[in-house]
Amino acid sequence: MLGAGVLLACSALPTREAVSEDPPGPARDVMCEMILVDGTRLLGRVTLEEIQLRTVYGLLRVPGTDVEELLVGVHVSPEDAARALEFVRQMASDDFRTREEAAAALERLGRGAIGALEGALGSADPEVVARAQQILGRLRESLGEVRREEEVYTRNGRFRGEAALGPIRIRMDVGELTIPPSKIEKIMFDRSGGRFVEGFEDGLTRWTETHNTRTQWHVCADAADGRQSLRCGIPNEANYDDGVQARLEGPRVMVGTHRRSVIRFQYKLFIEQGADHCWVKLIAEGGAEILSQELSPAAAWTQMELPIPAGTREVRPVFEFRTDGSVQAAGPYIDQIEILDKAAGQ
Ligand SMILES: [Ca+2]
Ligand SMILES: [Ca+2]
Repeated sequence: MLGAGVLLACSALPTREAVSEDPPGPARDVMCEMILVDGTRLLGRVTLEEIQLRTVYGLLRVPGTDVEELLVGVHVSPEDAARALEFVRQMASDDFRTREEAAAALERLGRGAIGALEGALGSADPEVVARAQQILGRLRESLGEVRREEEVYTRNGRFRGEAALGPIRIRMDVGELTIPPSKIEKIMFDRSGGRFVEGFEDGLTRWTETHNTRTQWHVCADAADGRQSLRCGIPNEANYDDGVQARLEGPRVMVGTHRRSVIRFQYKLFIEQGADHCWVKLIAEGGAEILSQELSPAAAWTQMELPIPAGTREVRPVFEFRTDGSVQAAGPYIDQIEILDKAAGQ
């Protein structure tokens, strides 16, 4: 093994070359949602290479595996750039009709014409400058604020700069497409690996809780896993109120239409059976309730696993507790919620 010594000597260095020569493996092949500038949404898998981001502080090399969200700035294809420059040149034509047609063509080019139009503002021909100003004004109105640079979100923060992006291939259930960056608005990557876990060890930071009495969803020390779980009741008292309506809504979890996903959790339930009720629900994108299951009383920690309806793209887990006007108990306890892909063998 001639190269072994060299390899060892270099192993502490972040050698970008060695990383980029790796064949795309399953670890880098990530589920994502790609939103195009025309509003099209594509759900599939993308292998994102390192992003070299030219920031005001210098070149930043962001590993593709770290990217959680990529907002693509204005990218113009070489053909559109050449056409835009030609139309700008034609705006200085002696022929009025040519000037009119060139201006209309630039407006139709939209985002792709912005760079050439900004260049035209420096023209010596006052009519060219006036037309360019008009078109830019109309484009800003119709396109809103156009992002000039890339924005990259990772768990280490948000970075802004210009990236030299190539076409990005997305593999979907129905086939694959290679999309040029000029057509991409943003890509959101699912870095959970299709797995969501909540054991309430850090409290309710990712959840939204609403209640109408003293009874509320809160973290308690009686845990199925770790040190803490979630309970709905009066904090520090062993019962709940009458007329409770308490709801806890979790964060958005991407599940992917191609997956065989389930939600699974541990629970205990002390209630007046038939009069007080606790449900687990799943809310899909847009607010539709796609699953609602009532929990049965359980004196010891019990696992429940429910399939997530096929074709679902994203879900929010919800727990709801409602009580009538008599008989109280300790209420529901929930711990170790998981949303995972059974097809991935988890
Ligand atoms: Ca726990
Ligand atoms: Ca009751």
